[in-house]
Amino acid sequence: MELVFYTNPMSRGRIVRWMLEEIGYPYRTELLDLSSGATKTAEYLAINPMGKVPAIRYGGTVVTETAAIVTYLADVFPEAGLAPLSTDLHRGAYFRWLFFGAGPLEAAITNKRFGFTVPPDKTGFCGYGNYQAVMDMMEYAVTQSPYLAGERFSAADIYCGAMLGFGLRFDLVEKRPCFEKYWARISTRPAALRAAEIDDTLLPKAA
Ligand SMILES: N[C@@H](CCC(=O)N[C@@H](CS)C(=O)NCC(=O)O)C(=O)O
Repeated sequence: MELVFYTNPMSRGRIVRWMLEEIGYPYRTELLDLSSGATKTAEYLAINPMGKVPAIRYGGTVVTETAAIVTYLADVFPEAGLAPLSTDLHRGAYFRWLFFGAGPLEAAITNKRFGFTVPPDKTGFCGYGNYQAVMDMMEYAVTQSPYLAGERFSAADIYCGAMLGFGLRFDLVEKRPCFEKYWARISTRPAALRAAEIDDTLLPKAA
């Protein structure tokens, strides 16, 4: 079945590329410029009405949202071993960190990037509390076991790890030794290096 990957090399699509390289199933890349309106054409809006990348189409199934895409791919390609089985007790931690990554971690990093801070008297109303609370929670996550869902690397590490790696690179995540060590451990995987190389090579072809 054909697997099409809609992306831009300067986008969250890099996370999905890493996932695809871990899986090893052949896929076709559709590169979309972010500045020329390529993500806002009627054709692409039929894939993602938000006009954003990444997205994938696997046969007749379209999935958008980076975290949903990696979770979906981990389940559709179980032989890659990137999701604990539903009978595996580690599945709880797996979902916990995937959802924490797509919710609190993503929001805290994005807000930090744009200079938004949660007023101290409003942290109880904010789903992620505040930036500091999210950093502390991620420190807890990466120091409990080698990987977020235990002893085995999973799609949760791809999603949260890529967020941490991006944040470390652009000073949006505190340079705590535990984050640096965790990122060094996962970003040197052959699939991560391959994915980064592919996207870096594509950079000049996409705006
Ligand atoms: N919540 C989405 C966010 C996707 C997103 O914001 N994509 C950006 C690039 S990282 C994009 O396509 N921007 C172009 C635009 O909005 O016009 C996800 O996690 O996949």
